[in-house]
Amino acid sequence: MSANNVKPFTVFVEGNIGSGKTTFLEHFRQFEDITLLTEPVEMWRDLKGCNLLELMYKDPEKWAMTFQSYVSLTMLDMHRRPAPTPVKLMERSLFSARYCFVEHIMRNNTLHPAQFAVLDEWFRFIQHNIPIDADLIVYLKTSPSIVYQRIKKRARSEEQCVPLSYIEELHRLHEDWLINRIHAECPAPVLVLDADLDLSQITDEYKRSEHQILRKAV
Ligand code: DCP
Repeated sequence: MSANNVKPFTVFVEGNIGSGKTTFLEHFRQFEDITLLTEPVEMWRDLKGCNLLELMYKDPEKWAMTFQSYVSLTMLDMHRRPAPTPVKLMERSLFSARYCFVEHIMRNNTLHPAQFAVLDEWFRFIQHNIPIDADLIVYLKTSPSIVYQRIKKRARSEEQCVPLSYIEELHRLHEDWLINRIHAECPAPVLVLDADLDLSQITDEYKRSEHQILRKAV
């Protein structure tokens, strides 16, 4: 809750791996009255000394279920975390976890149908029983070939084995969820930004979203 007990205007920042979600959140650090919640990747890399992200990429059939169930817990924690400001900006959400990542590993049979059913039941239970506020989704839209190059360049050790085909499939799932509105519920209006632009041009593109995000803060 914000200081005057009014719910914060809640924004999810979504987009493919390497689309610049963290950079987008950093752009908003200059403004007062915004709570920024970056994705808990570091928690996924170190849960009591275990690197779940690495385990998941090395042996998805064995670890994807465990990894996605921990992602759900950490995302739910972010959704439920109170914001003492009029605006709350979050990197990703329970929705992209379910509609993009879990959807992908269900479709390519990495998950056993029973494992998928358990993750899906958790998601439905949370949706029906725990309020998840969502007022706007900023979709950082990219081309798979561009984010693939960025992922290679940033060289996060766990992601070295990621093939272009995986990035293409995640792109399609984001598009089906946020643009084509196929199969999945979209919990808020979507603002689409061109996140293919390189760092020298992207600030102007990010600025296009300031009005919609900050108007609730003034
Ligand atoms: N991941 C996953 N399942 C999820 C969420 C993320 O397998 N439900 C993986 C994909 C990436 C890593 O976690 O290897 C982080 O992915 P994100 O796209 O969420 O974060 P990035 O750091 O890539 O974002 P950006 O580069 O846009 O800032």
